[in-house]
Parts: sequence; C-alpha cells; structure tokens
Amino acid sequence: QILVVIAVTVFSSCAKQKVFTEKDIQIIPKPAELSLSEGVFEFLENTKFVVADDFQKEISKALISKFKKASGWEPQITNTVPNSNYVQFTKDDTLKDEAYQLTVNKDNITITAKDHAGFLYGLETIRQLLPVAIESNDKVSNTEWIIPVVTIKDQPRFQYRGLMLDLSRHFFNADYIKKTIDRLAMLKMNVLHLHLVDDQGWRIEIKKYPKLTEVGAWRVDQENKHWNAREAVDANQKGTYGGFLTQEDLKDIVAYGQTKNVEIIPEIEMPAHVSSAIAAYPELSCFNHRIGVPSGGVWPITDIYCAGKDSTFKFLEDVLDEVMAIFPSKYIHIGGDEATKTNWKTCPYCQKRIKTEGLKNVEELQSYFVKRIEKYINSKGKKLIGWDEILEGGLAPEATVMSWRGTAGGIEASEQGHDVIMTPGTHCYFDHYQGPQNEEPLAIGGYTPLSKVYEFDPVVDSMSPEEAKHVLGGQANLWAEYIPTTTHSEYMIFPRLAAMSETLWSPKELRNWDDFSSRIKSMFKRYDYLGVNYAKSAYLVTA
Ligand code: TNX
Repeated sequence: QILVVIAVTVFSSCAKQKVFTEKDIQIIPKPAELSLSEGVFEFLENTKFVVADDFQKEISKALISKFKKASGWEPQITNTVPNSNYVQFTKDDTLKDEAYQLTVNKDNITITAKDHAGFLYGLETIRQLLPVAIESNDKVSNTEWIIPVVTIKDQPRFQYRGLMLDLSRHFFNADYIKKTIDRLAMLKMNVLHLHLVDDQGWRIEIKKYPKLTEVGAWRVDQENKHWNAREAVDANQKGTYGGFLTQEDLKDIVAYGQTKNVEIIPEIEMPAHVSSAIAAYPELSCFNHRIGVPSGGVWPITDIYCAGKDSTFKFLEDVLDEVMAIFPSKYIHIGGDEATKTNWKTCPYCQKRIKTEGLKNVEELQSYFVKRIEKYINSKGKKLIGWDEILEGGLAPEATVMSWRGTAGGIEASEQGHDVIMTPGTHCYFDHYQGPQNEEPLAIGGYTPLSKVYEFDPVVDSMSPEEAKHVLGGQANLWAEYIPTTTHSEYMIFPRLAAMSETLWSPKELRNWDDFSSRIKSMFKRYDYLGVNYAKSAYLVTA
C-alpha cells in the first residue's frame, strides 16, 4: 500500500513538473511583456472563479463551458476568495484602456484591468496558455489543464483593430456574424464593420422604406449572370437569392458584440454603390431609371443617388435615424467610394445645386453631399467615417478617413489633422489570393499571402509624430463578390486575421515572422477543434 502511495505521489508530481519554455507560449497576438517563472498552475475540478460583477461572471462562464466540454468537470463561480486554487479579477484604474495584467502563481491567478475589455482579454490569454484541447467539444483524456507560472503585462498598440464583412455581394446571416465576433475577440480585435449596402443587395431592414429589403435584398441568381443593373430589371421581378438582417437581428448582434468587446460599425453606402436602393425606389436617382438588383458589377455603374433633389437627403436622414437607433457606435460609415458622376453632369437638379451652392464641379458636389450628411450625423452626436474618396473636393470637417487606395489618402487626411484608419489594398484586402492562383479558389485578383499581411504597419514612416497620432489603427476588408459561402469566407479570413491582429496589437519591436509562423501552428490546432475552415496554403508561401 505504501508503495502505491509513493508511486502515485511521484507520478503526479512528475507530471506537474512539466517545464515550460518561451517556445511553449504561443499566444497570438504576442503580449507586450511576458516573464516566465518555474512551476505551473493547474485547473482542477474544484477551481473557483472569483467574480465581482456580472460581466466577470459572463466571461468566466464562457471559459467554464469550455472546461465542461473538454475536461468533463465544471469549475464554480463565487464572490468570496477561497483558500486555494482560484482565478480572481481585480480592478486597477491606472491601467490603460483594454490593458490587462495576468499574474499566474502556483496556487492562484489574478487578472488586473481597468475595463471590461481588459478582463476579457486576460481570460482570452489564459485560454491560449491552456492546452489546445481546451477548444474540444468532446471530452479529452490524458490532458493536464496546466498553464505556466507567468506574469504578463499587455496592452494594444492601436485602439482600432477591425475586420469588415461585405454582406451585400453575398448575404451572411446573424449566426455567422456572431461566430465571427467570437473569433475576433479571440485575437483581441475590437471592431466589426458591416458593409450593409451595395449594388448587389440592401441588407438592413428600414421600417419606413420596406421596399429596400422587399426588392433591394433579392437578386435573380447566385452566379454573376446579371451584371448590368439596367438589364437585370426584368429578370429581377422574381429575385429569390439574397436576404437581409432585421433590426432585431442587428440589435442582437450589437449586444453580442458588447459581451466580446467588439464594436459594430454600420456602413450605409452613398452616393454610389446603391443599385439595390434605386431598384426599390427609382426616384432616388437623377433620371428615375428603372433598374434591377445586379448580381455582379458592370463598371461604371452610373445610376447613383441624385445630389440635387432634397428628397434624396430626406430619405437618407430617415434611413440614418433608424440606423443610429440600432447601433450605439459613435461612428457611422457612409461609404463614399467610386462614385461615377456622369449623371450628375447632365442632371438639372444637380446642376442647379452646383449653381446655388457656388460649387465648381461634380467633385465639389460630392463633397457637399458628404458634408451635408456629416452635419446631420454630428447633430445626433455621431462621427462620420468614409472611404478616402471623401477627400476629393474637400474633406468634411470632422470626418475620419478609411484609406483603401494605398496609404496616400490616410497620409493626406492625417496632415489635415483628421483621424485615419489604414486599410490599404496591398496588405489588408482579404478578397485577394493568398497562395498560388492555380491552387486557390477563384478570387478577385491581387496577391496577399499571410506574410504580406504580417508586414502591414498602419503608421507610415514619413508621418510626423503628430500625424501618426491620428492613425487610430487598421482593418482587414473582406469584399465578397467571389465569396458565396461561409466556409469560403472563413477560408479567406483565416489565418490572415491572426497576422492582422498582431500587427495591430503587439509592440512593433516584437514583430518577428519566424516566431509568428511557429506560433500560428497552435492556432491552427485551435481552429481545427473550433471547425474554422482556415487556409493552409497561406502558411506555405511567403511574399
Ligand atoms: C473596391 S474598397 C471597392 C469595393 C470592391 C473592392 C474589391 C472600396 C471602398 N470599394 O466595392 O468590392 O474594391 O476588391
């Protein structure tokens, strides 16, 4: 009997003496400061989570539910500190926004933060310190749920760390959007920009204008057969391909985002990329053309909102009222890209507007359009974001610029003292190929492998420190012309989003491709457990 006791003791203490080295710590994005010590903390059946508020309780429950599935037991939540083996949260108002400190001892773990985001990120880091099998939906045996004794002090380099999903070119439902929110939070990304309006579909219910979704959300085919909006009109009488999110869906998505520190920013495109709206209400365009919802995009698309009719602005203000009631974000994105102004040049309403407002040309008319909308948005206490074309003809006074045609627009906006979000096509376009074209599914073009995303830096060397301060962060964009399914969408997003998260979160001096490409392997295993259809090819090639 004594022998058995000795054997058991030796066996169990050996197991717990697993020695962690730096290489075993495979957190993405890489924490700002980490110091590893000897020993481990072991999660056990009777581990307690000590919480002080409902948010801490909710995020603890999320980790506990992983334990329940993977280990079979369920750690408890309590309000009082037990004698041993617990995880506790402490508030420290001197820490920065979203920052956290994680102190792992042999007996207990402390997560220190100022805000919800910090506490959440502390737990996300614990999740990534745990064996990858913590992601398993089925019980796994022979796993010790240990993490190393370690001290981590972590905070984001940029406050804006985003992903844009294009819901217009193909529709993606609320379930997929919520899954994407989980995956963003896992990487400490904090913005999901929803592109809700484009030529190929209007995706947000607007109660005052029901035809926007009755007509504008549906096109005739999934394939890109009816590219031309004017030709699509008859075919589209029976449009059945598409869909939209109700206001309830969107409120639910917003609330879900709040539990994961992911802010949802809506984009309501104007004045172009709006065939779907004009198909529903032809009078929104200069010449009241009857068009249909196209399945692709014949360029240029000339039917855009009329900038001369006051009724256009009344419509947009009504739409924005409903949008602002759904999304608490301080930002509203109004698009502004790629407006072909052919119609404005001959439209009597537009020409009259140019005259009465003392404008020089149609570029200044677009600037007038955006400034007028900005005034309205500002009057409701919100801020406007637009694609970099909003610089043309003069930037609206408070606008934030999203720079997509390279970084030039962002540089110019920062010189003018405006805030900037960098999202240059060269590094941030996830609709581009990520591996050799002959091995990849059809994509729009471009070549942006994982390593190229990893090279991204939102701050351009030529910027002065003052200008650099205006760079809020960066964003990956997934345009969906060639992406009809969620599995394909996942394929384009992952693992490139992991690279993006590190460029936006971690200190620049810690960035190291070899180190990242070794850590990503652990993330692949997590994605395997989570059923994320990530691209393996992206890993194999370098730019
Ligand atoms: C340009 S980026 C667009 C989108 C397309 C994308 C395809 C931007 C503001 N406009 O409408 O989907 O290229 O890569």
